Amino acid sequence: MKIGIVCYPTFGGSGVLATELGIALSDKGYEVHFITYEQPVRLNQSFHPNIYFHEVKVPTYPLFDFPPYETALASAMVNVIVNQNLDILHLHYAIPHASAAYFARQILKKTGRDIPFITTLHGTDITLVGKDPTYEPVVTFSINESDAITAVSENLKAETFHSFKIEKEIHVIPNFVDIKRFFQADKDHFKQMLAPEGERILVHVSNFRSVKRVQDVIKVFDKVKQVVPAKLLMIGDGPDRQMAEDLARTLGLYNDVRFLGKQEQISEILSIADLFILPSETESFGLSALEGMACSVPLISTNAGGLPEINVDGETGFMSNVGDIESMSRNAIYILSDEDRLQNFKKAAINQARKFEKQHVIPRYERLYCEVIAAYKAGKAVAG
Ligand code: GMT
Repeated sequence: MKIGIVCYPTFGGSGVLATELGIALSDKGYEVHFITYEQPVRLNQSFHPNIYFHEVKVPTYPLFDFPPYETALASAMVNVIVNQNLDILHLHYAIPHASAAYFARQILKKTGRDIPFITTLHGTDITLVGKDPTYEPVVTFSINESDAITAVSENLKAETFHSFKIEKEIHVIPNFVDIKRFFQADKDHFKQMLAPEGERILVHVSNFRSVKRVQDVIKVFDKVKQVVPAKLLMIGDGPDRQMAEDLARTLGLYNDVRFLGKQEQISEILSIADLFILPSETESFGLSALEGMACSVPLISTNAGGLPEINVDGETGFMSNVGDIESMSRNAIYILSDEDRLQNFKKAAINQARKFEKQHVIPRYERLYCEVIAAYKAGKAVAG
């Protein structure tokens, strides 16, 4: 089977998940074609003979204040589908991938060379951006035009039905983790460098958008550090990084907080962490936290969105209401202040991550591809 994958190539969770899926499918012998504007970050790490990358070029022109990416993407989809003889297109994050795919299909129908497409909803394409009236009509239409729709959590499925008039079944296929790559590796030399006095290491990984509430991470750390010797690693970059850096300096924490920026070897960093902090306003799943759990890192999170589907309160970590710094700090101190307790939380975290191992999840996408292709050939919709 030849599968086209369209995603954002950046450090964001939807692009990461799409890339991990492509890699896993190619390892199983499928031919995978990524169609996006840059090489996806996680593809850089090794060569995969079954993976092809098609760069979407968006030429500029003095008339364009906003170069038309969606048009360039739809054209690239047409070309790749025809030249590479793809069987199916899998779109990650609805905007603008689903509408570009709809456009590409209208073009292909004229030539009699049409293929089905699946849209996977990831999060803010539904919960924030997609339901904005600026985008909503196109998002609703293009999701409904998809041959199958998947969402990464039950909560995101419910949110989608709540906010949009969706006329089809939404299949929940949770995100997954490759535990052969994400595990607690022996990186004591790093730990020694970053926490020379044996301090606990807290970590936050995100793209520092306001939805992630990165300032809450700093506030929680400030309280934890007053009780438990600790260091904080802030991984990633984005619009709120400067505010977080300013807050860390104002609170006198600058020597204990390292802003490491975008990092590719996330599993090595997670290997030395004792606690992951994810205080998001909304979070459809929390893939970075699941990767943390696979590296034996317990999770302090909010109870927003799909987080209760991965974080088991009192077992793999704790959940608090959004913005409840007191509760998050108290729970973090509880976990970190006793070595045996910390080890129990670490064990529970990895046990939970195993439930989301890629081998349990990839076959669900494979089955859906087969059903969609068969139904499409027979001219039917896929049953829920
Ligand atoms: O929806 C987004 O904010 C973008 C997306 C991304 O590319 O970072 O993140 C979402 O998709 C991830 C992968 O499925 C989920 O793990 C994240 O929870 C989700 N982010 C939000 O819901 C804020």
